[in-house]
Amino acid sequence: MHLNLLSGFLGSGKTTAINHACKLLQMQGFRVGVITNDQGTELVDTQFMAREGILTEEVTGSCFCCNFESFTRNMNQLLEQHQVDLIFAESVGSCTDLISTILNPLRRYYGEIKITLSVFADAKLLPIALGHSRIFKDSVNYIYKRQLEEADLLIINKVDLLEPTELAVLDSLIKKEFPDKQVVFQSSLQRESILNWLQKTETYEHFKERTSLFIDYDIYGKGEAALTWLDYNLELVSSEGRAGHAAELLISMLNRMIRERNLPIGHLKFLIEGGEESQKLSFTTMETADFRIQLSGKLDKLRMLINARVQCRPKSLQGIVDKALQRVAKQNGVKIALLKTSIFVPGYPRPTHRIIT
Ligand SMILES: Nc1nc2c(ncn2[C@@H]2O[C@H](COP(=O)(O)OP(=O)(O)OP(=O)(O)O)[C@@H](O)[C@H]2O)c(=O)[nH]1
Ligand SMILES: [Mg+2]
Repeated sequence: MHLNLLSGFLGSGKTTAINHACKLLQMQGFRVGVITNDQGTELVDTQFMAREGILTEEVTGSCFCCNFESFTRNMNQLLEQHQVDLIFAESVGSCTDLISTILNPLRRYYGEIKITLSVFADAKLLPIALGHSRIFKDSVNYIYKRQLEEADLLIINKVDLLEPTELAVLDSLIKKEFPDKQVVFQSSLQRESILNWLQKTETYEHFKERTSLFIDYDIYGKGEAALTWLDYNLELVSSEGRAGHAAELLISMLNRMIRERNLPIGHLKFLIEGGEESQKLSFTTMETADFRIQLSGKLDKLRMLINARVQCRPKSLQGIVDKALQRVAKQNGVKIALLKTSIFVPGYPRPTHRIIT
């Protein structure tokens, strides 16, 4: 069994890569499973994976490191009940210190498992995070950088968005910052790129050279606490088949309102479901908010799950989302029923195990 652990900041493309990798592996006859993870409890990523026909377990309400038991329970379940050959585990995008809190404990208690840690970075955000200008606060940036440092494989993702000259500049920056790292330039939207990544994880051999991060948990905690997590599960109902239109309006309005206030978006994710169809829509600070809802026909009813991770205070984000919901309901004559809401700031990271090497 191979555990393919993914880390990297919010929105860097972990779920996209896992989804495409699973499909390629399934076509080759492999049995694959996924463990998703989030501080929240209603996850776009889990529902998206399940809708894509991928065997998915989840650790919710805390990160893998702070709920190691739940992580290993899920891992055992995938191994024993489903006899998977390979597990992809996606850790929360604001989490770091995985060598000490996940890899080392796994080696101690489950010695025989082969594990690789791929850390994803958005090719457009990375030069900003490593440079002098800043989008996120220093404490958030601290987490971002620690994540990169502990990578077995550093995956510079979304390279399809770069011009050749930008790619060349990024290449020399990476060589300077991480001279000893195994770096993979990738577009997770492209089959060849995913196959290349899988091959690199398969042949990785330097397991014994992993060194624990030196990490200041107070700064780490401060960084996590600078981000607000908002999860809304709602239903849009329209007697005139305008639910799809209302969803489109809501998504654009939220994007606009958050960006107008200059609040850095870690990730703003939506899963919309109408009848048998569903679509994941995803926005980060670096991405333009162009999108189209692809559910067919006029819809009377639509379910929407929002996972927003934004650098701001909880009250600000809640205010924006509630205002947008009210406006959409008023302008479109749709009824919006809130099925479940949760808004919080992640707590201080307290890993179950921390084994230093
Ligand atoms: N152009 C381009 N877009 C990508 C690529 N990989 C991912 N994306 C887009 O980036 C956005 C975020 O992707 P996700 O896979 O959801 O990111 P994530 O790392 O799982 O995010 P969290 O779960 O919030 O941490 C989505 O809009 C993806 O379609 C890529 O290689 N190229
Ligand atoms: Mg994800």
